[in-house]
Amino acid sequence: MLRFFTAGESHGPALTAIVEGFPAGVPVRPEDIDRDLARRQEGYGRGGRMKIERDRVQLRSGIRFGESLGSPVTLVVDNLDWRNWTRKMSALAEDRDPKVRVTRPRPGHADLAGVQKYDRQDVRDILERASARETTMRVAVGGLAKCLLRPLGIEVRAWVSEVGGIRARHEGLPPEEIFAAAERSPVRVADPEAERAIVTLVDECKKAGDTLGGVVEVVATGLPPGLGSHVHWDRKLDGRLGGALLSLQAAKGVEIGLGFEAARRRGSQVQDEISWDEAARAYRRSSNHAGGTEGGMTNGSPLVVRVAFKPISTLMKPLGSVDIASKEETRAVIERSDVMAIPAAAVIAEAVVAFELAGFALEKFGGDSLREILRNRDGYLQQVREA
Ligand code: EPS
Repeated sequence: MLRFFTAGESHGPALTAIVEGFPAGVPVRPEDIDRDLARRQEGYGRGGRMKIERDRVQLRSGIRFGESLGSPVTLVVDNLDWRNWTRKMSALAEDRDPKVRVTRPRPGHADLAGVQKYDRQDVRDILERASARETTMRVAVGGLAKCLLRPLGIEVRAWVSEVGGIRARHEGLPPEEIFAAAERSPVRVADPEAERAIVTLVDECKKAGDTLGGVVEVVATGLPPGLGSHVHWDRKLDGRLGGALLSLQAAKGVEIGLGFEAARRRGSQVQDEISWDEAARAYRRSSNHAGGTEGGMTNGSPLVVRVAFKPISTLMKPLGSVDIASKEETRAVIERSDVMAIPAAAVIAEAVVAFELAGFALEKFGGDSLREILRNRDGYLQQVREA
């Protein structure tokens, strides 16, 4: 079983992840992970923090001479901002300063429910871990997962499809082209007209002290049929993908394929008809409304997943709140933040999908080493072709 833990506060010394169950013999270079860490830091609409950080992964265990060993892989990313927070985020009791305390929770953030649940008097005790800074490690872990997906021929790509109600139009383009165009865009959108409108909207919202949400789309190609399973709820691909993606900060919805639109159509307009290509000895589909999954398994078509994120809850023009110390009605705290982070959310969702797919690939093909996994995969693909 492939699994991971993350640890670290937003303004603590560092972020850490430990990945367990990663097989041996997989080529892993820090550059592969750093590329995605850098992509996550980009995007129009980010605040001041991204000018401070230069996220780079340190591989502290589980990798030797550029190859995984099969032992737990420890990934560490330093918080460069830590130098400005050493007293405020100190682990030592003597550094506590009762005057430095956040007491005005932000509507929409983990702040209020968190202080209630964990019996805290300082909202910072909650917000530091609730912060989307944690997604750095989701991307690092996803980058490691991609090192395993690459030799299996599985590619995961994501882009922004919507911000603040402005939709990108790129129907009919292959995923590689949408991705290439989105990678060149400051808002990770493959439609120049939508890109301009989104940039203008971000500027307007920044001026107004407001924030924006949006929708990202993730497409995975090169998937064999049969990752996941119909036999049990916790082995279904859709369920685990949905759970992993909804665990992202500010995520409010996940759609696969047609998603909610499928509920509005008749069956004949939803299901993807099956045909047989004798030359390739492969089944074909007339469409991909299912988004690449049927019965909780991949069906050989590209996996298409969208995630909706609500706007960031830290507003520069704050909403009404209550001071948790005095119980007086007031305005929520103003913390340095972003106007929108949807371009980063695309990179993060891509990483989350990559990690889940790596887990499903390992469940299907087993094996302690890449060589064993590839042998099992080849045998399975041959069996499918010959059936
Ligand atoms: C975040 C608030 C901002 C963002 C942060 C997420 O950080 P700060 O409070 O330091 O200004 O920049 O995002 C990141 C640090 C990151 O790496 O993405 C929040 O409250 O969620």
